[in-house]
Amino acid sequence: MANKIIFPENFFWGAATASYQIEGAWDKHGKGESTWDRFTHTQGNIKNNDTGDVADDHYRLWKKDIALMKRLGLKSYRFSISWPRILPAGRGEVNKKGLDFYSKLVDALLDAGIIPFATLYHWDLPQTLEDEGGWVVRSTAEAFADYANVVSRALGDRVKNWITQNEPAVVAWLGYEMGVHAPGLKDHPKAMRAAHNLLLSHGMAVPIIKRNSGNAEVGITLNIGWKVPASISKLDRDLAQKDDGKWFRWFVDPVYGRGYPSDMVEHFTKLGALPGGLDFVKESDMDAIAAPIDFIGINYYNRIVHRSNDTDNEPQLVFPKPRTPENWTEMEWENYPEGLTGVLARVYFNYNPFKIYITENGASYSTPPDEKGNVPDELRTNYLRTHLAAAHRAIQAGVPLAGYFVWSLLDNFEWSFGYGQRFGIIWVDYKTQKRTLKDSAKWYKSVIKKNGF
Ligand code: IFM
Repeated sequence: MANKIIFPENFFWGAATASYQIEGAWDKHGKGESTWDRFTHTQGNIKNNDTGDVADDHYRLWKKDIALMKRLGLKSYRFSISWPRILPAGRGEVNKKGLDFYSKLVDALLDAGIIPFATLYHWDLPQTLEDEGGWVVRSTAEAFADYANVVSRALGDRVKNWITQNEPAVVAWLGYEMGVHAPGLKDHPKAMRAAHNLLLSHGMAVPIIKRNSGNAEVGITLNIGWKVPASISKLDRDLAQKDDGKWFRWFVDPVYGRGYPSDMVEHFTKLGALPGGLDFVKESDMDAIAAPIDFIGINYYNRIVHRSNDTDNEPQLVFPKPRTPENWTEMEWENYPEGLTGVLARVYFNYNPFKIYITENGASYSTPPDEKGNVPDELRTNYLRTHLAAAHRAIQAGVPLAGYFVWSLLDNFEWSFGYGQRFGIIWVDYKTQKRTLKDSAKWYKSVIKKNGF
C-alpha cells in the first residue's frame, strides 16, 4: 500500500479567487470603473476581446458559490476585494452597497464554517487613480492605505486573515513595463516606481490593518517560479539569477528588511530603468516596507529553465520535460512539482517567515463535461496530487506551511487570455452560469475530509 500523506492538524484547506476574475457586475450598485474595466473595454487587449463584465456572475450568485464551498468541505476561502466597489473614485466617498456585499459574504462564510482570507488588491485599481498616474505615483500608495483603513474597519471584527497585495511583480512588470496587463504601459523606469509604490502601499497598510482588526494576521502574496539555469555556464546562471531577482528578490528582500538587492540595482541601472537611481525612495520607505508580517503567501505554478542563446554557451544539462499534456499545462507552463518543495524550503530557510501559505497553485486544463455531465480532469487532479505531495515534503523538512489554496475555485477570467484558460476545480458554463464540480474538486473534497491522501 502506498504511504499515506497526512497534513498537520488544523491545516487550512482552501480555494482562491479574485474579484475581477469572478464577480462581474462591473458597473452595478455604484461601483466605479477599474483599470481592468478600461483595459478590457479597449479592443485588441484581450484574447477574443473578452471582458470581466459578467465573468462568473459571482456578485449575484455568491450564496450558491458558498454552498459549493461548503459541499467541498473547504476550511478557508481566499477572495479579493474590489477597491472601486468600495471607493468608486479611489478615495473619499464610500459606496455602502459595495461594503455590504463583502460584509454579507464574510458573514455567510463564517456561518458556513469557512475562514475568510481577504486580499485587498488583486489588480483592479480605480481608474480615477490611474488617471492620476496609478502605481507610478506615490499618492496611490497613500490612497491604498486609506482604502485598507476603510475595509479593515468595516470587516476587521470578522476577517482575521489579510493579504495586502497579490503578486506586485505581475502588476509592475506586466502592467507597466510589458503592457500586457492593465494599464498597458511599456515604460521600464515607470514600472520601477510602480513596483516601489506597490511595496510601499503594503508596508503602509500592515499597521493600519493590525490596528483595526484585533489579533489579525497580515501578510503579502508573492509569485515565485522555480528558476534554474540550463547549464553551469555563467551565461545561463546569470539569466536565471536576474530573472529571479526581477520577479522575486526585488519584492521579497525589502519586505524582509534587506532593501533592494544590489546586483539588481546594478542590473536595472545598466538597462536604463533607473535613470535617476533610486531617487523615488524616501528615507523612511524601506522601514515602512519591512513592517513585520505574520505570514508570507506564495503563488507557485511552474519551473522556468533559463538558456542563453549565445553561441559560446556550454552544453545544456537541464532540460524542461517533453511537451506532453501531463508535463505542460495549457498555459504552456511546465508541470514541475519538485519546484514547489524547492521554493518553500528556499523561502523558509532564507527569510524565516513565521508561517507560509500557498495562496495559489493550480493548472489550466480545459477538459469539458462529458455526456454524463462529469468533468474528467485527471490531468488537473494529477497536478494537484503531485504538488500537494511536494508541499508535504517541505513540511517534513521543517517548513511551517499552514495552508493551501487551490487556484481556482471556479473557472474564471484569465486576464489577457480571457476565458480560454480554465483553472477552476469547478466548471463554469459561461452561457448559463451553471457550475459543475470537476473530478478534481471531488478528489480535493476527499483530501480535505481525510486531511491528506
Ligand atoms: O489567474 C491568475 C491569478 O489572478 C494570479 N496568479 C496566477 C493566476 C493564473 O495565471
